[in-house]
Amino acid sequence: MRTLGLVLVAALAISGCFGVDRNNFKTCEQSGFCKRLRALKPEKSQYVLNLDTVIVHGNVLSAEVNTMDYEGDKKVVLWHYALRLSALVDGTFRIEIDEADPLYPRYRTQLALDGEPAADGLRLASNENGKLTLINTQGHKVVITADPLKFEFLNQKGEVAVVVNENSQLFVEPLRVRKERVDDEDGQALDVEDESAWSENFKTHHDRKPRGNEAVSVDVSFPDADHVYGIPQHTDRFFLKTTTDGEPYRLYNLDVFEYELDSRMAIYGAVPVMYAHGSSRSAGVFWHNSAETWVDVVNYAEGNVVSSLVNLVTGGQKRKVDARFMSESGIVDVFVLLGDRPADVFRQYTRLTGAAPLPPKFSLAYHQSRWNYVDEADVRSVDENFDAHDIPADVIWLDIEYTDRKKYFTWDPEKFPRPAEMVANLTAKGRKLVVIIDPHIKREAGYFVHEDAQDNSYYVKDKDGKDYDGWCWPGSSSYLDFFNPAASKYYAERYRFENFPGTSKDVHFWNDMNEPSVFSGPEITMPKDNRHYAPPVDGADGLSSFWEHRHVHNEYGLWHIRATKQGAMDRTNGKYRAFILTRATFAGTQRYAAVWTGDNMAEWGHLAATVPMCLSLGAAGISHCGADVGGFFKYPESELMTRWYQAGAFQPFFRAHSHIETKRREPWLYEPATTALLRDANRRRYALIDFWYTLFYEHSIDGLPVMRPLWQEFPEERDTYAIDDQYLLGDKLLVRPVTEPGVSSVKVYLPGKDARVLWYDVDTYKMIPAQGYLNQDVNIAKIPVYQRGGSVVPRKERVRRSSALMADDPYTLVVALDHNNTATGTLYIDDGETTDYTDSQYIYAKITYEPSAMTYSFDSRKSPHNSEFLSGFIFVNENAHFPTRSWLERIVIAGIKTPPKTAKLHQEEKQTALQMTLHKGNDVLVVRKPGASMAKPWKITFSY
Ligand code: NBV
Repeated sequence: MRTLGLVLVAALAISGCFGVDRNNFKTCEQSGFCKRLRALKPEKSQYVLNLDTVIVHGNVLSAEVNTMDYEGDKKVVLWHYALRLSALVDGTFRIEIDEADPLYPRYRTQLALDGEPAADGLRLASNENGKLTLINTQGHKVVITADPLKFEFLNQKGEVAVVVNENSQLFVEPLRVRKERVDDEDGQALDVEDESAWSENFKTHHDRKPRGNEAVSVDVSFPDADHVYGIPQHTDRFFLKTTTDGEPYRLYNLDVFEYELDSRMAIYGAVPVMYAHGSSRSAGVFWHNSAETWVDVVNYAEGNVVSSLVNLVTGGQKRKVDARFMSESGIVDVFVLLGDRPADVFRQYTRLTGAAPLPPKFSLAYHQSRWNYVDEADVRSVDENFDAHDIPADVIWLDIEYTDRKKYFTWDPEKFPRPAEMVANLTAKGRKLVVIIDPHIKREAGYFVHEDAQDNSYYVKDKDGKDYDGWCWPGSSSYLDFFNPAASKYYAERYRFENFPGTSKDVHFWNDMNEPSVFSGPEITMPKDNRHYAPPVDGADGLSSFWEHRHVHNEYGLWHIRATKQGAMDRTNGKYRAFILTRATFAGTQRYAAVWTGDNMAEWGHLAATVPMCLSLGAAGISHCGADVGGFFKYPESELMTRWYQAGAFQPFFRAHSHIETKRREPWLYEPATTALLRDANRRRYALIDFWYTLFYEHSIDGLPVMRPLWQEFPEERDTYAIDDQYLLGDKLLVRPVTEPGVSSVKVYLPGKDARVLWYDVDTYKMIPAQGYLNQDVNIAKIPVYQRGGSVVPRKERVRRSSALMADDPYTLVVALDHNNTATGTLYIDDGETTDYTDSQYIYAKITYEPSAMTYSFDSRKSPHNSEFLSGFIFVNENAHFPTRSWLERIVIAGIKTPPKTAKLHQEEKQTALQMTLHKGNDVLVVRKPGASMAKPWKITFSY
């Protein structure tokens, strides 16, 4: 195995040609359960609800469901299942179907939900003709047909929004005991077991399936939907395509070397939430399952789905999308999100899995990374070069080479002998350091993590119960079993300052390779028959005393980052916010970490793919998303690098990163004209840093994506549904990055024609009424960004070395008027790094503009906060305050028709007359130096 590992690593290192080796990864046909389930196409579901067993208590309906078969005319029960249907707050329902009496407990995903979902009321409204009708307190209905079992979910308007098991693909494969071989007198087997139910092979890997087959599946239909979206992570378009012509979308966290574009192959992350959208409504489902999952999609409106029954019946134009989720193990556990506006479904999902807590502000600024900055002198020189070239930057990153031979929580003694000094040098300029910590542990005698883990049985075990020994960067490696609370606690403690000398509160963490990546394992990951910790239960033994890796695979990285986050918070007793970046993702990742899209390439297609990939992750709750700016593999020439910085500057996580074997490409290494463009992109990011910070604050409260598809804000506008080369930041800025080479103009879609929405080019303040597509001229310096009429966006225009040094800088407020000459906006301010904001140390201001007055007032909403590390806080904004020294330097009002004659500032007792200048042509009025303190409310009155 060691030799194999070495060969693989060598192959990775010297590989000259680019492209994924598909042979390393399974197709559906090669995945036992996917093949088996996909072949099942029952005409009628065998699942039947036993009406005599129905109990409705609190928010839950429970009943027995049986699979039935016919022996002649006689119905016989094949298997017993337990159904629970629960009504949850905010228009969400949950269906759970487990075996009534399983041989062993079936795995239930543990960490995706942000606590127990809050219950709604549920009432049985009728029970007649084999149908039950249930209603929640908000008037959403569920109609359950007993035979065959089917669930129809109706919105408040009484329209069917979601149907479960319409296509009879509900399936729970019962656990069973392997049959003893019984031979006849001649030694011939009488009853032969299907071997594939008890083991399967992939390449040289053998998977022993001690529990046998245990797959689950369910089908979900979305009537009237134009498209479905979600189930990241894939490199495909944002909207999902019909899969009947090929592979289903696969969800299995994998380290896919040189991943390809436009693919349904699994890559690093797996978030099993899907949204449907059409002009009548949005709806969604969250398939709560952490095992390997495949998802089929049939979009009946897509040209190639000609043979569908629906099309035959309706003449072809019926809109509807069907999906089917198939997982290797677990139970059927599906949340139905009834919307019915896009923002409702997105919120319903984050209400279940949590919103990202407010990140430290520096994490929204620019990050400079490379595999690797080789030593302390290199770090110093990179840091100094940012200043020498007047380019703002907040963070320098260290990849695996900083460690003492890939032993995490240590430093290479030669290259990084004085880490504390290095960090202090960065923090003097308000900069931070991020270091990588991977989950594999070097199996080396004397390495404290290894010895402790071995002694205390903290490692994941192999199929025979021994510490699993795989191959990764350090060579022979084992993997901590974060499912074991003692192992997670131990790991969290490694992040304490005293356990990781050289670190301080300004050092943050990057958790890579946590799919987990195992060079010697099947599909470059952990064998599925490896064993994880299960909490001890009285009398549990054998198969009941551990979980197999197959049950928990997609959740492994989540447990890893949870332990990291815990440790990174605990090291300051929760005083300072911690920043974590993860590569593996699952439902709930947003509670702990930001995400990047892994090892992309310096190619135009990869630049374009960053938008749909982050849109999809954002819709799946993970707003803090970005891609390696410049591309990880290969070298970006000037134009690509420029366009990538320009795109990255408007994506939530903005980090340049590159492969160890690529040519160095820090911004100043290009010719001066390109360096100037990269500098300009960074400065644009910094000018909007408080806008980003406000967006992330609002996300932490409302759970909505920061980077939004156009249809979230314009749900009726059908032309927006397939657009995934542009997006909105909050509801205020529309961004259409240039991702094509050599273009002098790009097509931009400006939505909102019916609502008479106005857009303003942020560079010229030129007003453009919404009109659908337009051609935007783009020279190499142009980043097409538009501010929505009716909005106010805060900016800070002074150039500093880092965001921390901008804390006290004055604000410019850019007011873009709508056709009523009004606008509103928000601004969030706090210290940027501590958790004092949970103790009312912040400002959340509402800014409104009307022709008669502009006001800056402190909103007095109460906002419940539900992050795991900040739980229990209720934000009462009335008492909130923050003594910012920032002041108001300028107001720019775009789209002004009748300019006021005078402007007067009112703050506390003082009144001050203000100067204004009108820039004719673009109809821009600038109110100069109002000088108001941003720590207190103010008002500016205008007279005409
Ligand atoms: O730690 C090295 C790299 C890292 O730079 C990259 O960002 C990760 O996605 N890591 C993967 C391991 C190996 C890459 C070939």
